[in-house]
Amino acid sequence: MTGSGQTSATGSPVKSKNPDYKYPLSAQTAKLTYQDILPLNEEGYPVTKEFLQRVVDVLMDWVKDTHDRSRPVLEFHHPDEMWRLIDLEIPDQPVTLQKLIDDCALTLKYQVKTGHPRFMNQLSCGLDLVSMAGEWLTATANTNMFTYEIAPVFILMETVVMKKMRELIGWDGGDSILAPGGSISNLYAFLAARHKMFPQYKEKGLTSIKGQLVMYTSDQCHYSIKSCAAVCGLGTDNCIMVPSDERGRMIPQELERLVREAKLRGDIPFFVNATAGTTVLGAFDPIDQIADICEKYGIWLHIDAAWGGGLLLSKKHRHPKFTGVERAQSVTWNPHKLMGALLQCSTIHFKEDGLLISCNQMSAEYLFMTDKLYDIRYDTGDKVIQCGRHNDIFKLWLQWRAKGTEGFEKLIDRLMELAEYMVNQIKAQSDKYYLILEPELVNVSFWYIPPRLRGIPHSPSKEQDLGKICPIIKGRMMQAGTLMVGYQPDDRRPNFFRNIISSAAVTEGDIDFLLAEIDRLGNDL
Ligand code: ABU
Repeated sequence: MTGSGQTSATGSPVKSKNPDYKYPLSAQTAKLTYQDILPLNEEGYPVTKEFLQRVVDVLMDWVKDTHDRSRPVLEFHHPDEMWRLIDLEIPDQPVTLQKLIDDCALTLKYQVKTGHPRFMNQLSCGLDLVSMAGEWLTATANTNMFTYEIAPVFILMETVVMKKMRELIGWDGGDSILAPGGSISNLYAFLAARHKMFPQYKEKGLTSIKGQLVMYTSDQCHYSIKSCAAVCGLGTDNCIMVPSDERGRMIPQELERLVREAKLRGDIPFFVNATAGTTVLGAFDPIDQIADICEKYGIWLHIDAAWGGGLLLSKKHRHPKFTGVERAQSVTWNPHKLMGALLQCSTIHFKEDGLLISCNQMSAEYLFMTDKLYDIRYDTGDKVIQCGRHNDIFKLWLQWRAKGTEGFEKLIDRLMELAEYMVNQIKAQSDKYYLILEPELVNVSFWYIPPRLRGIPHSPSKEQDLGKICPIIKGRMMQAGTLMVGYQPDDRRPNFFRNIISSAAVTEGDIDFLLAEIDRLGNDL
């Protein structure tokens, strides 16, 4: 069914020139429309089945291509070209079922294959097929997670999985919820912390806080922490960026100095975010030392482990990075990152039970009636500030059943092993590659050194030259479609590559390919 997967002499996948994904429906079904399938046509099950099975054919070919290293990671087109390649207009009249199938195929043809073994561009890479099966079921069940009434099994699954995750954090009890992304999870932590310190804020608002709240996070944190300060009325100036060391870890002595300074000003330090796995360098703030400071000054400790949380599953890698995590009041942990659950799957956990509901409950009478026939504590929707909540639990529950906790531990250990392999390969090719630091996680940061810059001692001016090369190589890799690796500058250095190994599909061979391919793409620069 798929188009030809040819490979050029250089090993680069050849781009197809025609929309070569054809998924013909039978002649009589092809010309039908949505009015001929369920529910508008009550006799329409056979046509409905044929239509949906063809959609599954499209999806299965995508799954196959995603795992085929001779197929490209992407077929890149600039937006003005993409506008011409796909008809995206909304018609006045229904299009045929065949046209809908073709639309599905064409959409995937131009979509980046984020599950391809050579896609190492984001923190979320890979395509866990059991989790994907879960997402298919979730889409088919199409329910909302606000009440037990309409999602009984999914709500119980959420209870079980969240309890398991809290146990892995090291808590007995507590409360958790799935949220739409790590940023919103961090926001929930902020809201609960403020509610704990100023319970009257919910009813009385700003006037209930007699002073300026300040929060702390490292200068390497995820930007969502600063965003909390903007959204929640502190202002970003009151989100204090604590300096980090050369490895990107918060310096606890600096945190304490800044807390003391704020107290002397009469401000109210109330929230510290420690990052467990920073986005760019994968650094871990020293949780235990930060917890000492938080306890000393009565400050809420939140751990943003959206990225690094998966290491909690590994006996080998959990310590010392997560030592002291159980001392935190809240933890963000995104299974859609290191654990490979399908997007999106984000969790926020609290040591204290009852805070979430107390902080966020609005008791909407049309959803959260108190005289229902079942135990209304399972109507978890009233714990959150959103109303509708997507079902993000089933894909994680199914994936965890498939792997068992041991399977997850193996996955995490394997990803760390591959990162170590990449570090060793970079060191072994030190003429061509410069390792920026020894990673704590699966973020491998490096520069490519083209022949003209080899043998020249490393210096700030050489870094500037190396930084200029990164976007050119990235552009070439996207045009070639062979690989995707991210680059960015940080506050200490110009552009550098950040490779992420968070996909179970990656092998040592893919790391070798990556290094050889960057050399092929960049050696004339
Ligand atoms: N939430 C941060 C994700 C950024 C990245 O994938 O690189």
